[in-house]
Amino acid sequence: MIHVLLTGDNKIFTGICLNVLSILKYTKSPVHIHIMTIEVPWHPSKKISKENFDLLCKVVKQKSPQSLLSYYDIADEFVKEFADSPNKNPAYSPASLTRLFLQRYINCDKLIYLDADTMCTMSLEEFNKIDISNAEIGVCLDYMGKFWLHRDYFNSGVLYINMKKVNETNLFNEAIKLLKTEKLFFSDQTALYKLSKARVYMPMRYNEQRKIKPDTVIKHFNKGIRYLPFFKIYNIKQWEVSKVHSFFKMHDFDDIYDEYHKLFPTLPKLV
Ligand SMILES: [Mn+2]
Repeated sequence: MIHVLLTGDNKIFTGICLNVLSILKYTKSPVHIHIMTIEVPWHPSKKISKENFDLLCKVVKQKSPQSLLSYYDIADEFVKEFADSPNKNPAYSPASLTRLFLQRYINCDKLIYLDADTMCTMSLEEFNKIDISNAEIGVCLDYMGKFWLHRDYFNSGVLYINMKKVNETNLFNEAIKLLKTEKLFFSDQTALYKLSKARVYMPMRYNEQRKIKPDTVIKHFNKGIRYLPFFKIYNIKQWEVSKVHSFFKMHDFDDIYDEYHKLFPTLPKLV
């Protein structure tokens, strides 16, 4: 069983559905997909509803009967830890911090964390090629952060987590502790960068932040810069289909977009 963690609020649920369809397209062995969500009094975003989660379950069960899904509404625990934190409103939404609670809810040997703005282009079994037995986490460099911040600054949108090791070092709980007192830019990513001691740097194919290559496993739709014909910072997500087509000229996920419309008729249409 391959364990995968996806987190977020209802706004990015479409991204989660697209991501899950991309997992099921390429990964033929059963997966256990863990979904963590929150809704907090100081932020307008809503949690992923149980109804939407059940809808996703139905689709997964139909396509991969052996696979499992779990739902964690961790709002109470989250509020307890972050209500007085200087990081309670991070650059993205508070829901971006929910993954830090993974040690408290998920019990497995190895866990693949994926941002909701990622898509698989190959089987998740490719992660078996990475040896993290002596590391806490497997990571990829951050395409922009490695120039601007530190040479080894990594992107936390894809994490390959050795649960046994992080339960020894308590990495994710220590990150929560740090964020309760110290204001950090890119809060959770920087906390994990500061606190993790044993990291394996994976090839960029596991968190491709630029163009999809033939060996890409995960494509990450994070912020990027284009210099020509003029300087532009872009932040286009996989669910913004017309921009994916016109700006990136990318058609790799067209079959998944069609499938999404068929399987999730009650969810927002992709435009
Ligand atoms: Mn991301």
